[in-house]
Amino acid sequence: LVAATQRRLTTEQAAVPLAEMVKRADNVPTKDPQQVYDRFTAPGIHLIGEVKKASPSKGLIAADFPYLDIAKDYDQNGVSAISVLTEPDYFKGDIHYLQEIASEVSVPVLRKDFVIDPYMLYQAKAAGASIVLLIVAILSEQQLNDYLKLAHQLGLAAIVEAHDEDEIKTAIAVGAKMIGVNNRNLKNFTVALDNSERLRQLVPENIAFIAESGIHTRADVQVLEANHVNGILIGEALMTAPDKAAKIKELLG
Ligand code: IGP
Repeated sequence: LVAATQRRLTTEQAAVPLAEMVKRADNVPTKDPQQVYDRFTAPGIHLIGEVKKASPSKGLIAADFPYLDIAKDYDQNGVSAISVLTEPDYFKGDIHYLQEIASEVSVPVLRKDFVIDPYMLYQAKAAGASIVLLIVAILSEQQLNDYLKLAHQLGLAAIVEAHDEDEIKTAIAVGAKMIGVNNRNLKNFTVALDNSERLRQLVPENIAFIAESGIHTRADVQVLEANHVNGILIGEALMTAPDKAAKIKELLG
């Protein structure tokens, strides 16, 4: 995945060089990332609905993929943010999906990708994203530090993704204000919801804690609520639900 992202970056930067992307990002008004963080540390559990056509673990999730309608459906039915896959090779994502969606919805939009270069942060801002994902497992501590700072300078909030104790410690050490715990092991794709339950207690209350992946039912959400999780990131269960509004209602109770 990282190698594929590296290759993609080379192509993209040949088409639109960094200096031009920085200019495009500069032309987009800068938001206050603290507003995103406050949204998630507010009382209650907050849903991030994900727009995702395919994944390495599930293959094709949605053959029919009216991404803009799906995003509007989420927006109008109580999500706190919308996650849009922009990774093309494994998730059949596209930065242009995000760009269109960001211009049509009222909630903050998360660029869901494997950020491995500052270029991708400028690109996220230029496309209208409000949040980016920084994955501890694929970045050095120095990169995490630098990218988190740059994201904030650009007015982007960041979800720092961790999946074990050590990665949580790293996320806290670099100053993450929102930590996502992926219940899916990215190496073997197994899902363990108790990952979120176990790791919640390591994260102070002033940092928003987001449980990611493998959340399907109201019962799943209730367990996470009981563990004082601030946010839940749900893709597949929403993408495969014929009635998104009803599914969101069911999940949030
Ligand atoms: C959503 P699910 O199981 O509800 O479809 O998962 C989201 O958590 C998952 O897409 C995800 C992801 C990622 C994808 C979490 N972290 C990192 C790509 C990269």
